[in-house]
Parts: sequence; structure tokens; C-alpha cells
Amino acid sequence: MRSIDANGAQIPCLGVGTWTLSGPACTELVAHALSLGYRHVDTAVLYRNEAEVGAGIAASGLPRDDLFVTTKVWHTDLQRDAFRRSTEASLARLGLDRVDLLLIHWPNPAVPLAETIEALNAAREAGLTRHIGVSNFPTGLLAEARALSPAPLVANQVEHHPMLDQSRVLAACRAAGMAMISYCPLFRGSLFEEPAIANAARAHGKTPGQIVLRWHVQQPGVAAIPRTSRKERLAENLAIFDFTLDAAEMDAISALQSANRRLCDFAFSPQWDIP
Ligand code: 1BO
Repeated sequence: MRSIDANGAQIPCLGVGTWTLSGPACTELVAHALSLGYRHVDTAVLYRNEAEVGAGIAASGLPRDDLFVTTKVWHTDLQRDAFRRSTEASLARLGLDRVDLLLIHWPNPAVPLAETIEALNAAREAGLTRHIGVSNFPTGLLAEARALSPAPLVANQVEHHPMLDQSRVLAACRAAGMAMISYCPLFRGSLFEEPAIANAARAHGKTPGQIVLRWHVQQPGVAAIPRTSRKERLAENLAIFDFTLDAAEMDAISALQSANRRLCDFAFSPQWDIP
């Protein structure tokens, strides 16, 4: 599978999202994904499944260096000491010495960004993670974070799908040599009837979900981490590297982004970019 070279990190362009997965089903799903060829696994403290994700990784028997594992520190733990404790607890639950990518999961204006970025860099220097980055950072905050960070940020993980215009964030990531990692990449399936997607699916003999994932990974610098609780979907989601969407198909799907529908928006959200 193609990897994105993001400021020195090699990030497989398709990963396994695990938000909402739990228990033995989560472990089995992660292990199955790895047996199919996935090498990028995404979790977070917030998801409360790091132990199950770690068990799935262990069950795969794959060499650690073949995997790209991400976890995230939630916005309640962005002070220096809390950040370190959160990261160490994540590693203990995952059963790993380090992750490949550690992200600030969500910004928190009540904690100085300089303090959190220092803690993020300290985690990297202590060997708890190979690479660092952010999640849910709009462009202004991303610029601040980059300016504060001695080590390069390699990714910004954001909600991104054909129903939400993230072109400003994507342009900022590209200009900084960073990857943009799309969560909720399939808009929870609620866009499969859109003609631009359904027509491309018919033309290529693929499912609408495969068309949307192909749209993600065909954009330079974009990786996607679809979540599914169904094992058969893992194979389906992986079968997107044997066809190409042409420019007209890409544009027709991108045009849907003017709808600007965001799934993950909360009282504590930052001011999102307006396209
Ligand atoms: C609020 C969680 C967003 C996806 O990680």
C-alpha cells in the first residue's frame, strides 16, 4: 500500500479506524485487518479501546516495525504532567513501548498551546512516540502549533469526507509537508446515493464506499481511516488500489463538499475554517 511521506513519517494512506469499537470484537477486527494487509491502526484514549487494539496487534504476530500505530491525548489532559501520564497509560494499555504517531486529539484554549506542544515534543524526545501531530486543528491553530514545535508535526487528523470542505486545512497541511488524515471518511455511509458517487461506482464496478475511499487516497497528502464493525467491510475497503477515478469523477465528488455538513461538532469545538 502507498505511504504518504509526511515530514519524514511514512504513513500508510489507508488505516483502520477504531472509534466506537470495543471488547473482543475490537480485538478480532484489528487482528483480522492486519491479516488482510492493513498496517496503520488508529486509536485514542477517548475511544476506551487501546487495550483491545493492543491485543489485536499482539495477536497479529506482525513485527512491530511493520506497523504504524496512532493514539491521541484527549483535551482534558493537555497540561504538561497530565499529558505525560496520559501517554504512558496509553502505551501500557496498548502493550507497546512507543507509538508511531501521538496526536493532540482536540485543542483546549484553557491550556496554553505552548505547554502542550512542549509536552508533545517531550514525549517524542523520551521515545514514547516516533512522530507527533495534531487533530481537529483549524488552520490558525495549526500555524501556531507548528511555530511552537521544534520537531515537525507530521499530520493533522480531521473530519473529512465529500460532504465537508476541508480545502483550507488540506492546503495548510500540504504547505507544511504534513499529511491530512480523514476521519469519518465515509460520512457514516449517508452519501452513497449521491449521483456523483453512485455513477462512479457503476462505471468502475465498485461499491460507493470504495469510490469515496478512492477519492480520499487519490488526493496527494490525504490518508483515510474508515471504521467498520464488519469484518467483510475491511476487505472491501482495502480493494481500492486497482482503479483510478478520472479528473471529472474526482471533481464531481469534490463538488459535493459545498454542502459543508460536519458530523463531529461540539460546544468545545474550535472556530472551524470557513471555506
Ligand atoms: C470526538 C472524536 C473525534 C474523532 O477522533
